[in-house]
Amino acid sequence: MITNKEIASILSKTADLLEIKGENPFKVRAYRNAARIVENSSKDFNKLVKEGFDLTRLPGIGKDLSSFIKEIVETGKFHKLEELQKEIPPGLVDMLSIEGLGPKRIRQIYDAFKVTSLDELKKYAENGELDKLPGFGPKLIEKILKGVKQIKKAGIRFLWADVEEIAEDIRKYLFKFKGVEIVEIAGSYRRKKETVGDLDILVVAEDYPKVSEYFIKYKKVKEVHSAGLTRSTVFLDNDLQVDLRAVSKESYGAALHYFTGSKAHNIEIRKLAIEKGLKVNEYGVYRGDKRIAGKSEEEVYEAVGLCFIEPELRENRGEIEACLNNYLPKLIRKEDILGDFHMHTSYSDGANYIEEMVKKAINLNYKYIAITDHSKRLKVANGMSEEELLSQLKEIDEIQKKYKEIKILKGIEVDILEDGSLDFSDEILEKLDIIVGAIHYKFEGDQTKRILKALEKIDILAHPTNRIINKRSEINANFEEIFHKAKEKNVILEINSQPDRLDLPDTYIKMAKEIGCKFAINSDAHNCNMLEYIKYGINQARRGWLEKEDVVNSWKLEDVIKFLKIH
Ligand code: DGT
Ligand code: CA
Ligand code: CA
Repeated sequence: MITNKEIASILSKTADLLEIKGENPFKVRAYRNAARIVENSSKDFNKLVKEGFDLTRLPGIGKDLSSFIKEIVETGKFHKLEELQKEIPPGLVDMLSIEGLGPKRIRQIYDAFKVTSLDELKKYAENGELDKLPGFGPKLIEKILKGVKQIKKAGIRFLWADVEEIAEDIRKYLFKFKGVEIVEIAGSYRRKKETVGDLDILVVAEDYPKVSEYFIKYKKVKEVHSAGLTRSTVFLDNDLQVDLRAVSKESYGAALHYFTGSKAHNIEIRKLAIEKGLKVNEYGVYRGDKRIAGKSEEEVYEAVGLCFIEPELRENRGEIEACLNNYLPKLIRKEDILGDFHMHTSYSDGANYIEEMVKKAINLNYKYIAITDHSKRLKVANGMSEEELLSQLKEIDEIQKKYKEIKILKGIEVDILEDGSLDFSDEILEKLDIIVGAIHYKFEGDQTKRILKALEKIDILAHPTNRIINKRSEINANFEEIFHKAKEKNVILEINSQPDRLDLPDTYIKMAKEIGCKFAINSDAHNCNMLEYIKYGINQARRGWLEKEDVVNSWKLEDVIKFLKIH
């Protein structure tokens, strides 16, 4: 259902684009008026249209606009806007989000220089040409340059794993400064979201301006955007934005809660507070003017009648209700992991020998691992042939004799072919303890059938959506159906820990858990150090509400053997 606000926004966007295009000003104004009328109306336009109300009876809405609004309500779209978006270069449309640049000025710039992209706009702003246009003073030029930069940055989200080292390094750096008591990295980083837009760092210190001065001297700072009395923002050499905020000790819990987010979670907390006659903000919880909580997050939650909610769950996906009804999950932890079911060795495309992987796994205190090299693969080189697999199995037997403290499961990562069959014969697969199956080519089209068929034969479905974050979108498939079948066939769903895969994504994990599926958090290591990637998979599993009992590789070996029917 579309709201008045959304209808108005479609109309006013249309007006903007018409104006950029240089259309008749009366026409432009008619759209703007209509947008204002809809936005400010006390009546619900969605309802008016459904009841068949004659919109032309409203002042300012003629026959055309009446039918346009109807179209927007009924389809959620507006053909005129879509045509304009095709017609006008996207660079000009992007310019609308630069502060200080409205459609009129964009048109002015276009007429003068035929500029159609942000890069060109930047060029003319820098080389002094833009100054020559009437009304373009130095302040506006500055705003334009800032705006271009912001739009470009808005597109980038960093992988969580790619900011981890920097985040921890800044934390250490800040702690070195005298008088700094607490440093905490809040925001999406603390919620362990797979990608983060920027870092939000809170600091409790005696003298914030001094800390800020020190902060902006951090070795990786490329540009200081602002350094204020309680907040500083910098950009690092990799373009990551970092915000630092001063917080008082009494408000620390409230601030940490507020800046950890998510915004959607915070909004729900504030609603609960209001019901109790309280007010929550980043400084504390208040009854009237009196502050009743705020020193710790626990205090904040308690004040609004809740228990502590782990940051990974704070996405307004049911965590508040779960807390109120006592079914918040006890999230899986790193210490719970006892093994890993997906790794590659020199038999296929891994860098290390089997024995090196085994030693590293023992070092991590694992009780079992599965060696799962690639099968011969029809499309990609360096998989094993069936003969190579047989010789690998012999080698595993030898190594197993040497290392009694760990169980080495014999496995493979087979290709799920286009028709859903596997690339190794049943006969050879029978010799194995564990069969990991994955799609590695031909991602186009609906993949549901292909996967459903493979579920008949595999033990683990690896990187089920096949997405690569920021690079390749997930395959097209009915995952709900796939999860039901996986549950029925006892097929384990993988949470692949490679930082750019993190596949399954969090919302799918939660959905599959509710269906009753079991999971494996696997490293998919291609060398022995990569076994440690499992921590990223654990982050993702926690965001998907998983507990120990959901995660097969946190179970005792005997339970794993029973579940996988290994003999
Ligand atoms: P990101 O940086 O895009 O990965 O996501 P976040 O969640 O770190 O978002 P960010 O950096 O914009 O803001 C940090 C936190 O501050 C956010 O999670 C919740 C809080 N916050 C920011 N803006 C608002 C707001 O308008 N209302 C509320 N309630 N909280 C906000
Ligand atoms: Ca952030
Ligand atoms: Ca931020």
